[in-house]
Amino acid sequence: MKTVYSEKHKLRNAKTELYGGELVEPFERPSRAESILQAVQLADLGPIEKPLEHGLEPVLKVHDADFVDFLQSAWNDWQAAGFAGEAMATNWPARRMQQKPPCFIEGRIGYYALAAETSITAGTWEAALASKNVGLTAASLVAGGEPAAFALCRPPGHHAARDMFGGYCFLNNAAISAQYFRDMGSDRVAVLDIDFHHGNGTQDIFYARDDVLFCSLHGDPEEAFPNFLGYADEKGRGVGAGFNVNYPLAPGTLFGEWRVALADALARIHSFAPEAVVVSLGVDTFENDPISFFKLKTDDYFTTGQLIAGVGLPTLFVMEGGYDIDEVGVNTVNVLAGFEN
Ligand code: Q9C
Ligand code: ZN
Repeated sequence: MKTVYSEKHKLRNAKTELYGGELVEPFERPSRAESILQAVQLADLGPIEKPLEHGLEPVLKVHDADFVDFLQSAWNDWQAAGFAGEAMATNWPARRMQQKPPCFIEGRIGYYALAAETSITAGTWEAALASKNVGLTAASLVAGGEPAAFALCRPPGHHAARDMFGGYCFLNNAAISAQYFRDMGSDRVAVLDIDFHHGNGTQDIFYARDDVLFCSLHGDPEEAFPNFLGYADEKGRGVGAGFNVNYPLAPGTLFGEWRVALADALARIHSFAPEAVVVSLGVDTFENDPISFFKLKTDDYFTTGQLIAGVGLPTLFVMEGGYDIDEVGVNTVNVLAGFEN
């Protein structure tokens, strides 16, 4: 299958992530994408293409305009305020407070942030724009008749909600691409999220809709980020009731248990009969991932790809997380190679 990749991901190169009470080098760093690109080349997966410009229209179908404006100007506003470090949120519209964006950037960033670990820096917005173009370009290949395509997106997207960034995500590449399939004529689209973390942003965007089925396998929010969404009792709202399916799984989950949840999700996707599947592909389920607690092994990713291929639907793979820099490439490409096998 074809891979879509942009060098512009390198523009997202934050120096700080708030982790364990310290400012550390971000886990979500440029070398991740380089490791994945190298593995794509080594495995001879197929041609690597540059993204085409798709503009903001497809973004504004799933994100609020004021949020997009915020992201676009956040770094300039932060610098204009005279702060020395990278832009990060320190306060939020918490319980019993007004849910209203203030004027000053220090408060605005708290309004639009769902977490504090993700700092905004020079180049972040440009990289986020390139990343959604990667997703949309790969989606257009699948909409045009290719059986599958790989969007090597960086920064990732599945934590980004209609009006919130965080969890290393700014624009929700998978949601933007799923909506794009709808607008290109697919009546139903499924999103299968196999990143270790719950895809809270994607769930938020499609929660009240019956045209996009969202299924997510992830670390139990009792134990794992994003902690406040991803429980099994979140099943959708209004006409969307029954079209959101969460599989929270315990610390130490092995492939044997994980694939039972995957099989259930794939069976639901099969009966939904979508015209396209978007896979939010994170490989932070890996046993050696530095921030996660599942125990998948390198070979398991190949099997995962084979199982996903079993539903026999046009499939767009959108890169999400995976933080073991040495193995992130091989694990990712194993899913794609397994799918084609
Ligand atoms: N103790 C993605 O994989 N911090 N985002 C977790 C761990 C946030 C992950 C802290 C993790 C975000 C796309
Ligand atoms: Zn993740």
